Amino acid sequence: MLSAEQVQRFDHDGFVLVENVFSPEEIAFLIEEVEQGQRVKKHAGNMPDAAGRSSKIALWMDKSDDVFGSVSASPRIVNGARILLREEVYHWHSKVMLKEPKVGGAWEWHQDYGYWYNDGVLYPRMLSCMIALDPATRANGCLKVVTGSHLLGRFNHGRVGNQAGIDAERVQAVLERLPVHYCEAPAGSALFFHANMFHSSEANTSDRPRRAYICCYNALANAPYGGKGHGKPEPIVPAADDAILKFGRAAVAR
Ligand SMILES: O=C(O)CCC(=O)C(=O)O
Repeated sequence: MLSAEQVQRFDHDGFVLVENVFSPEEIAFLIEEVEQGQRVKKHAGNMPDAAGRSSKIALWMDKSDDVFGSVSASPRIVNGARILLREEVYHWHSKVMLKEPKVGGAWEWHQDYGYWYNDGVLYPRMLSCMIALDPATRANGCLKVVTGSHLLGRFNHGRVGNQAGIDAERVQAVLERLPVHYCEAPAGSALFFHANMFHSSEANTSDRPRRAYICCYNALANAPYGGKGHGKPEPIVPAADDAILKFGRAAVAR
């Protein structure tokens, strides 16, 4: 459950970090699945940045019946999304973001709704929850957000190098007016952030990986027109609280 103060912080800043949402044992199972499982391998692609580095993203839209699905459907996350959006939500997509030591690249400034608008979603009643699998630090390229930028509305997104992003002139104008926050976070924490939040991240210059699992949700009453978009607009069946441990132990036993 989020406190009233955390909800207020999300409304005001566009993001809120909640620590200790997942235990070290649960995070160890998730990392095991990232490293050994088939799902990340099957969905992984490279995202090059302007400096020639590259980070990896593995994205899926189905409700996976595995340790990842147990997180995306966990009441710890889904109830947070419901409380922050004040309405019922459905699973949009989930993704593992991998920044390998020294070579993991940057993400340009963007808003997630800048992309999702093109899927026919009419309102930005959407959010993401980034779960830190490794401690996220400035050195390993933690997420960077612009506090309060979720209230600016949607910006047009075009090509910025190899990525889709907000043009440099507008980014500059925003950065002159609003503060940037580096979302350093311990493993097991959950960072909820609004779909209109300006965010980016720098390259991983450290000798440690920065891996994160991001679950994204849309309001059930905000399903895109024309049958487009990600996921299926249907209520989420809550995962049992011990589902991550059960899936994790079963995978290790195989
Ligand atoms: O993993 C990162 O550093 C960036 C993630 C991101 O920008 C996104 O998921 O929209």
